[in-house]
Amino acid sequence: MQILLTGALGQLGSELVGALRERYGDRAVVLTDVRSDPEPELVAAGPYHAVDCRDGEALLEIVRRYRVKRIYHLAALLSAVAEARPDDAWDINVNGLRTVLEVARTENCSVFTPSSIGAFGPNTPKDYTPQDTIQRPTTVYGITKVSGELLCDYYYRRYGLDTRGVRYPGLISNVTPPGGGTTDYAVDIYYSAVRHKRYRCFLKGDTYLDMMYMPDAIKAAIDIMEADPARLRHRNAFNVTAMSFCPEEQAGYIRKHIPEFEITYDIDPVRQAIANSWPNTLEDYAARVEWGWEPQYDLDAMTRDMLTVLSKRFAAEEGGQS
Ligand code: NAD
Ligand code: AKB
Repeated sequence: MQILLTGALGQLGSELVGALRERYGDRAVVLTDVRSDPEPELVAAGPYHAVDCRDGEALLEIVRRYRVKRIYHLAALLSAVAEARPDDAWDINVNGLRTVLEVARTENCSVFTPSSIGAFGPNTPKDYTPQDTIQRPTTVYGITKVSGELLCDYYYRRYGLDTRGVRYPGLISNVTPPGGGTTDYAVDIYYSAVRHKRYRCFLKGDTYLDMMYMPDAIKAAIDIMEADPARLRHRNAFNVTAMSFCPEEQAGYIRKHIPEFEITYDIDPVRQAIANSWPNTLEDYAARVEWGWEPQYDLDAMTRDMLTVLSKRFAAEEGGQS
């Protein structure tokens, strides 16, 4: 199976690449991103092309050259960046997706497209948000994500294109920093805890949001694309979650390992308003029943792993400097 990724250098792509290479082989995974300065270690093992996902001709040429049959379309602007650049957000998130779907239709590729908890809005039920419910987001990011969900459904129904996807919560990882979202605090807090034993948070301490550790996010991306299509009733935009917590609670788990850790607050009104409009917790029953979704990491296990990995890395960096 030949696979192409757009947005391959981002938080999700840079780790999904490794898992896909392990499964399908180094040469089977073709990386693309708009950036022309990829990390050398990421592109050493397999092909990389600097391509804008809105450039259909360039994408088509690469898809044909490598005989690609599956596309992971990850290129997008995240919620906070999208609020600052709404025109770009619409163009990249919606027109970029449409371009990818057209290329996939021409070459009969299956397509994975991530949606987000951002596809929900303030009048969506906040607790255990159902799979099928009200979606009236108030952010441009959310509007592009709902449009994307509908576009993928349309290409499946109208053209029989094998489109699939999940609604990710905030993703937490320790390889590539997040790209400008509202849930970024939940990553930054671990880096700051290990380096400085304190963190200044841009969301209020009692703001609950759904989250997921990167190994589970990768597993979801692979498992849904490998799932038996006959079992998929929803196909696109499956709710998936692993945990729900607020900054105060996360800080408590960090204190189990770093007792002197302190959290203070300096609220960013833009990102607080975005977070307030999103659910507290998702219900992911459809994903569990239709393709066997089951996360491995909760807040306790993720915190232990994040702090261990980052402590070792920073200690090695300091050792290397002295
Ligand atoms: P990211 O911002 O870390 O990475 C996005 C990548 O897309 C970047 O490397 C960027 O250079 C690239 N890109 C931007 N514009 C492009 C263009 N025009 N053409 C080609 N590439 C372009 O984002 P991510 O966290 O890796 O997110 C990947 C996908 O997952 C997105 O669709 C995002 O909405 C979704 N998602 C992410 C999260 C999360 O917490 N990270 C949560 C929910 C959904
Ligand atoms: C963001 O905060 O924008 C992303 C997301 C939840 O989609 N992390």
